[in-house]
Amino acid sequence: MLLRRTQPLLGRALPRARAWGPGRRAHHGGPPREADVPFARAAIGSFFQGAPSLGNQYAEDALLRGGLKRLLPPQVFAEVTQDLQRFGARVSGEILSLGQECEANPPRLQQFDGWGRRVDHILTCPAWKKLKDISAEEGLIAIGYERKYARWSRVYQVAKLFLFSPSSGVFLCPLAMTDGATKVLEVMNSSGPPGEALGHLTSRDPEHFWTSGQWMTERKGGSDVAYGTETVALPQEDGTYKLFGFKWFTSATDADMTLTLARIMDARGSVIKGTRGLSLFFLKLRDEQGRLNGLEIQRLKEKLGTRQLATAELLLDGAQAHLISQEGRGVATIANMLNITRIYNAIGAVSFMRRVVNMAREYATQRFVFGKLIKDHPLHTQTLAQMEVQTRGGLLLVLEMGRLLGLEETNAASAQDSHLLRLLTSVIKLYTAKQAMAVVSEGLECFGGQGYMEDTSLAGILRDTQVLTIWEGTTNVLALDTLHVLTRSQGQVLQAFSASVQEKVARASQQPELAPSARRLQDALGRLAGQLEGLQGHSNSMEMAARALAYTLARIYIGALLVEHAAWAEASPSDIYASQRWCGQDLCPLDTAQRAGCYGADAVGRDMALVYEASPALHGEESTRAA
Ligand code: MFK
Repeated sequence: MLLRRTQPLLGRALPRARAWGPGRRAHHGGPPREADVPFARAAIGSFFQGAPSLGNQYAEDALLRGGLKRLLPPQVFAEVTQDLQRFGARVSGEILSLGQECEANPPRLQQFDGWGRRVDHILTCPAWKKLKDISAEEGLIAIGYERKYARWSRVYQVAKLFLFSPSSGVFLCPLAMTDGATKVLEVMNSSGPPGEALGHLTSRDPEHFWTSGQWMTERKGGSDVAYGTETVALPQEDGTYKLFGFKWFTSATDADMTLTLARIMDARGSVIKGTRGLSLFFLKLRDEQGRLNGLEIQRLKEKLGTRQLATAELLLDGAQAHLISQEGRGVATIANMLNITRIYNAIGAVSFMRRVVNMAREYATQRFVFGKLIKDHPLHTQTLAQMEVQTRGGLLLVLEMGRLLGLEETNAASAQDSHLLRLLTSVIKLYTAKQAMAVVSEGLECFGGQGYMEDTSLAGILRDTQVLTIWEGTTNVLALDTLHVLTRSQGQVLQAFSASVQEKVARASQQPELAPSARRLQDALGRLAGQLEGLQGHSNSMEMAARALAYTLARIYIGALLVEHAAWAEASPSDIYASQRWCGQDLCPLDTAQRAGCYGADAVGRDMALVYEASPALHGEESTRAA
């Protein structure tokens, strides 16, 4: 079904039936009969709520258009906006319908053919295949690597992916890994089959286009990759390797190729433990005849959300693979991919926020309760405004990541830009995922009970959002990575962060409406630096503070981006107001928590006692030790 401006997203409003009231007599003149009451089987009531409709998702996003206009050179903006305007209609029509079909027809695993042969086919619906074709046609990966607009190509690509994501039935996930694999192969300047794959990954021809997987997680660990990876690689005489191991989560398992980690076995059958033993490999999933490359699909995962996407357990039983990193540099090499997929995670998070806010704001113009439309209830509109501010902040941050990535990939990044890109990749991933959970959940509430229903498509958005806090690194893993990046650089990364914030708020400091927000940001920067200094040398306290530290970085940086945008000559009053509202919150939760004694010397002990009070797990352990 095609959904256009005039078409409701969640169902149709029916015309009102005849009014029925206590004073009304049945038309036959006698006493009321069952057939005349409005909720009998013959007439199930006269009122049906109109469903929210989706319009052109680019035209309806004032900040996306404004942000691009401010960031891009005029000629680039003119061309890009034309494409996004067209695409904004496609995502709320054809692409949304395909995404919904994927939700209704999840992938299935056919393990055997009718004659008992093991085939391990993942059967996906035609809509899923069509989304792959559309991804190629629209250049969703190609835009980032053709670099038609040089450093601005990534900003354009981010904007287009942002529009695509919430309609795409999580096809953004395979695209994330495809882009990540492209990045790795480009950085490694790979030749042979991996080098040839690059042409497929960046193709605009659906016949030629490939998607990639990323197989990192084994049974022992999703986060601790170095400890968790047991897969071994046996060198072959022709220079390739055979991989043997078991991958516990492999997403988009219907991909054409993948990158995966393994330990190279030496002639004595030994492998090197830890990170230094891991190398990165490229492999194709199937040969020309469609037979799996030394792989068995154990089963498909049963997931809370993202059911449109095949996630499988895989046995690697002699899969032929090509080494693409230096030996022992697998983690550092796949980090290129991780950084891309983490940015995609943030694009997905903000796109879900935008979708739910757009649906909720439209719904508020037609849902009538307590004597008026819900948009005319100030508390409801205030709630929508809070969600809108979060969404705007997230959007500016993902566009900023596109800007920084584009600079890096065209050799135009300063040292400050490079430090920021590395730091903010972890920060944005963890922060926007948490924002999305809060905003999407709030968004569902805006629909009352309908928000909880599967057949309104709203419940699915919440289920699909939950994975964003988990995959590609959980909140705490990323918080520790953030801490690691800051502490390892001996102050340089913090300096880059502070300098960038100062640059962004400089213009606003001169404008009376924005100066108080600029001052609040500068004050938060000062408190952040003070707290970091105070925590130095206290490793437990540092670790406990890592999450609040990452939140602080996110809130300050997003505040600076909103204020910078609000200080732009073409900014709207709402841009100014959004920045003021953002800066009105606690911009330095690190400082707040420290003052509340959360990271003191005795905090670990008190946390343990609180969590494990009367817990058999801990008391069992203590009694075992005592025995
Ligand atoms: C729809 C399907 C849904 C299915 C459900 C989903 C379930 C979840 C699926 C998953 O499991 S997704 C995968 C989740 N796992 C992760 O995202 C990994 C999280 N762990 C990390 O991020 C660790 O920090 C990491 C594995 C990257 C590194 O840990 P290590 O082994 O302690 O290595 P180390 O020493 O930190 O880094 C090794 C090198 O890589 C260093 O370089 P040098 O050797 O030159 O010093 C690091 O600087 C570099 N490196 C690490 N992270 C980097 C990086 N470089 C650049 N950027 C980064 N982000």
